[in-house]
Amino acid sequence: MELEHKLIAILGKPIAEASNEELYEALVALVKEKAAEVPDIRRDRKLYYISAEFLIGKQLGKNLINLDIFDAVESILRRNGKSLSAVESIEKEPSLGNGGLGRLAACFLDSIATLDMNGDGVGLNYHFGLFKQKFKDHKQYEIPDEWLSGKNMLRDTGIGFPVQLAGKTYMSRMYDIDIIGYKGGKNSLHLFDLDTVDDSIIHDGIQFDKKDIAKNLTLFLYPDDSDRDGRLLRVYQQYFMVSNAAQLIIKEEKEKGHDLSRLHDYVAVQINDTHPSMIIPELIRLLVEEGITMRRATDIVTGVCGYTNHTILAEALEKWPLDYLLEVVPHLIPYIEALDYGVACAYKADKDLRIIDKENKVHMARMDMHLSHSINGVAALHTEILKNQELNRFFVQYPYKFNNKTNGITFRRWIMHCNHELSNLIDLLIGENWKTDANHLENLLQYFNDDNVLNQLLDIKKRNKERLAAFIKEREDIDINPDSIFDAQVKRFHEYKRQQLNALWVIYKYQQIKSGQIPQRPITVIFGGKAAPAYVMAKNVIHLILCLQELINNDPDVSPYLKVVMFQNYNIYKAEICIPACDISEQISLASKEASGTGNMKFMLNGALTLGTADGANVEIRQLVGGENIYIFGRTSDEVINLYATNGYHAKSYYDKDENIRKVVDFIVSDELAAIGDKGMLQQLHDNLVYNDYFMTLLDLESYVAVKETMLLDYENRDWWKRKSLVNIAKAGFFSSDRTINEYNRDIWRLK
Ligand code: 26Q
Repeated sequence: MELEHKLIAILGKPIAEASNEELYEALVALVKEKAAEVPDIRRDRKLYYISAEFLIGKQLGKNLINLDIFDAVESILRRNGKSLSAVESIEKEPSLGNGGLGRLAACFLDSIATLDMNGDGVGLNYHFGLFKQKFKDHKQYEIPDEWLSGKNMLRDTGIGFPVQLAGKTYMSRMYDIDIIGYKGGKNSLHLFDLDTVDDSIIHDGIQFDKKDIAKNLTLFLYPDDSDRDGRLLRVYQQYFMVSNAAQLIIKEEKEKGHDLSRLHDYVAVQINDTHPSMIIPELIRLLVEEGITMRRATDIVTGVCGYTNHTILAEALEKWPLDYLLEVVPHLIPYIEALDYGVACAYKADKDLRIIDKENKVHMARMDMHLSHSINGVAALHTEILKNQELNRFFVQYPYKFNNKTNGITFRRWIMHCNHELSNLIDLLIGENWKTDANHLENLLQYFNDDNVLNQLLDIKKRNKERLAAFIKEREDIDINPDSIFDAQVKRFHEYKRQQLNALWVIYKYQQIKSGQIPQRPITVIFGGKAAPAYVMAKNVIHLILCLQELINNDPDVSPYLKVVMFQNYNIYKAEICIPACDISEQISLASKEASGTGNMKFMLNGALTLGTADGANVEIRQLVGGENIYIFGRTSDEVINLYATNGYHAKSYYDKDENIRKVVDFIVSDELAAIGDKGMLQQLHDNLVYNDYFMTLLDLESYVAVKETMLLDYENRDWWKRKSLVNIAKAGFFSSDRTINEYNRDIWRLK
C-alpha cells in the first residue's frame, strides 16, 4: 500500500490515468528515493574496476529487483491496468559497451554490491556510445546512439580533476550511476566526461573532426582507428579515463586519512583488458609526486593492480607507438621508460619481455604483466592457453601471478529479470536460496523424472517463444512460427566467432529444402550483433545474412520450414527477450579463440542446449552437464594451435575435395543472392573463405552440419530434450558472477 501511495504522490494523479512515460519517470523517482535509503558500502579496503566498457543495460527493472520491490510494483501496475514491461520499454539503454567484456563489467558490479564488497566502476561517459546499427540495402550503417537524450540516470557529482593532455590542462566532470546490490548496499559507477565536448560536430553518420580533443574526447566508444588521428584519440581517451581514476583513488584515500605509502593495503585496481593499462605509470607518477621514491611507488602499484586478459587475438593486444605517447602524455614517458629499463636489467636475455620493443612500440599487456601482482584469464582453457602458449614467456618468469577466473553472469538480470516465469517456477520447486547461492539450482535435479515439472519447463519456453515472435513481428515485421526450433547466435560479429559458419549451414538447409528434403520441424535461425565500422569482412558476413534473410523469408517453398531473423541493433534489452525463448545456443568459435563467452552461460541458464566447439567456457559447460547434454563439434584447440604452428590448414583443399562444401560456399556468389545484394561484397566474402579463411570455417563445416542434424533430431524426442534442458538449468549455478567475484576477492582483491 505504502508503495502505491508513494507512486500516486509522485505522479500527482491516479495510476490508471498516467501514460507509460509518466509512469516511467515516476518509477525512476521512486527508485531514486529508495536508493537514497540504501546504505553506501564502506570498508577500509576498496576496489576500483577500471574499464573502457560498462554494458549495464536498462536500469529500472534491475533496480526494482535489487530493491526487492519488482513484484510489488508489477502487481500495483497490473491492478491499475498498466504493464511494467511496457513502462520498462520506454527507458533508453545506455550505450557504454560493445560486447562480452563490457557486459562482464556490468555483471561484476552487480555481484560486488550484492556480496557487500566495496568496489566502484570507473569509465567514460560516451555521449553516443558505440553506435546504433541500422540496416539499409542489407548492409550495416552506423549512426550515433542518442542514449543520453531525455531523462537519464546520471548524477552530476560536481567533482572533477585536472587532466593533462598534450601539455594542456582539461577539467573533467564525474557523473555517477548508483549500483544497488540485490537486497544489499550500494556502490557507484563513475563515468568521466569533459564539459566542452560538442555533440554538434558529428556529421554523415558517425564522422567528426578527430583532431579537436576538447570537442570530441568522449563522443564515441572505440572511435575509428584507421588513421593516426583516430588512434591518437584512443590514447587521449584511455589516458583521460585512467588519470581521472588515479586522481579519484588518491583523493578518496587522502580523505580516509590513509597513508599513501601503504596504498596496496587499502586499494585494489582491476585492469579490464589493456585499455586502462596506463593507470600503472599514472599511479606511479602521482605517488612520486607525493614524495614516494620511484622504486617504492613501483612496488606499491604492483601490489595494487591486477590485470585481466580477455583475448589471445594478437590484434587486440594493444601496442602504442612511443611517439603517440610522446605527443599525448609526454609526462608519462619518463616513467614508462624507467619501467622498461627495469625490465631490461632484470631480464637481459629475453627481448620479448621488454615493455618498449625495438620498433619503439609500447606493449600495454607486457607493462600490465610486469607491474601487476595478478594476471588472470577468463575460462580454464583460456588461462591454460595463456600460460602454455600466448603468454608463456611471462608465465615462466611469474608463474605465481597467473590464475584463472572463469567468467560468470548475474542471475538477477539473466533469469530473474528476463525470465520471470522460470524464476518463479524455480522458487516454487526449490525455494529462493538459489538467488543468493546459485549452487542450490542443483536441487532441480530431483525433478529429472517429474513429467509435470518438465512439461511446465516446456510450457514456459513456449510462452517465451511467443513473446519473442510478437517482438520480432513488431520490430522487424517478420512472422516466425513459435512452434519452430529457435536457434540463436547473438554476439559481436567477428570472423573468429564464425557467424559465417552458421550462414553456410543456412545455405545448406535452404538447398536441401529446395531439393525437396523438408525438415521434420520448421527452424528459425536468429542472428544479432554489430560489426566494428572498419571491419570489412565482418560487415560482409552481415550482408550475407541479411541477403539470406531476404531470399529465404520471401521464398514460399522454403519459408514455411526455415526463417532467418537478424536483429537490428542487438543490445541487452533484445538479449533479454531473445535468450529465454531459444532452444539452441550457437557457440561456434574456432577452438582456442573465444576466451570464455558469456552468452553461452545465459542461454544455458534459460534452458537452451549448446551447439558449440570445445572452446572457452563451453569446455566447462560440458564438464558440468556431461557430454549427453551438450552438442560439441569440430577440431580441438590443440589441433587448431597445431594447424597454425605447422601452416597445416588450406581452405582451398577442403573446397576442392568436397563437392558439398563447394556447393554451399559457391551459393554466396549465386545469381539468387547477387540479385539481392552487393556482388562485390559477396565475392570478397566468398574468395576470403576459399583462399584465406584464417579462422578455419571450412575445416569444421562437415562436423558442424552433422552435429546440428543430430541436435535437430534429438529435439523431436521431447522427453529427452526437456530433461537435457533441466540439467542445463540445474548445472548453471557455477556460472553465477557471484561465484566469480568471490574468487576474485579470495585470490586477488581481499576486500573482506
Ligand atoms: C582493441 C584494439 C583496438 C580497437 C578495439 C579493441 C578492442 C575492443 C573491444 C578489443 C577488444 C574488445 C572487446 C573484447 C571482448 O568483449 N572480449 C570478450 O570478453 C568476454 C569477457 O571476458 C569473453 O567472454 C569473450 O570470450 C571475449 O571475446
